[in-house]
Amino acid sequence: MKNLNGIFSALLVSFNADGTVNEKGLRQIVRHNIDKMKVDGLYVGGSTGENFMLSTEEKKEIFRIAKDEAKDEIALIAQVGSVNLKEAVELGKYATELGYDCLSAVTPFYYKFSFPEIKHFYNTIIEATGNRMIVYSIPFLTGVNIGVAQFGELYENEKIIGVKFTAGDFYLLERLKKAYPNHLIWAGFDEMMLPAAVLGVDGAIGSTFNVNGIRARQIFEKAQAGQIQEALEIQHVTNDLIEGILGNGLYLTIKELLKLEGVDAGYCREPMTKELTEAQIAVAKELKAKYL
Ligand code: HMN
Repeated sequence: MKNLNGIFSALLVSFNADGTVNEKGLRQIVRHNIDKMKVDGLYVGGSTGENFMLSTEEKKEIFRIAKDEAKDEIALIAQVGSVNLKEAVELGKYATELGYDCLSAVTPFYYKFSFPEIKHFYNTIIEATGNRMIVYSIPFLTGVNIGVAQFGELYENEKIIGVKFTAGDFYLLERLKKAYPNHLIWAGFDEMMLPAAVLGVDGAIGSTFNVNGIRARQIFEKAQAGQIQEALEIQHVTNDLIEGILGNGLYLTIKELLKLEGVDAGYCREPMTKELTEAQIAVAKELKAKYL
């Protein structure tokens, strides 16, 4: 069973212009993360993977290709969450059979599910797959907020090992670490990695690690070693880069930065805008020259 601590890239997916998965490009992104970014693992099928716009078969294809390329070199987490619980179970079984080290599932969204319904959702996937599970909490996109006591109820299922915490609520983060010290927390906002690391998170899962993974590790490890001022300097540079990326279009700009590294990162999947304008490409080039 692989260690799940450390730096995990939320894997980007390369798409062809017609929206199909670009297998060669996807393999290159996996390799870039392993060989150049030196990540501890990959989070496959997350928001960054444009997952919620894909069919079940496409999601499976991506799980298969990522695992086939990474083999057992690093830890792999499969995000299988969906408002369609049957799909989540099917994907969870598939990823588990492929050998993914752990599953993760976004809290079911769109409808206002009750907490017992959310708990049932997780327990159903776990029972069907037997795999470990990380709750993917991203309230700013899902509208779903889970409190300290509710996490305790979820953690009654010993297969739920922690939470991917994509929120800026550091009070909740601190309360969770204090209340459940044996459960893991992965920071989900790359621009807030330092405060999360100071509060004792066990790892981080982020989109920008696909291109800025080395600095991300430095921030994380320096914070753990108590070198806060040095970590802050690196967070400042990181956030200059992230500010530039967010202002220019998040996933397309990271893809452009990968292309500038020779990685065939492809297009985004519609209804997202498929490609950058010439002006945006010029901004990406500036970011690359300045920060990478
Ligand atoms: C995923 O599910 O793909 C990632 O774990 C999501 C990750 O938390 C990213 N969040 C989103 O893209 C919504 C962050 O890395 C984020 O992109 C970054 O901090 C810039 O805001």
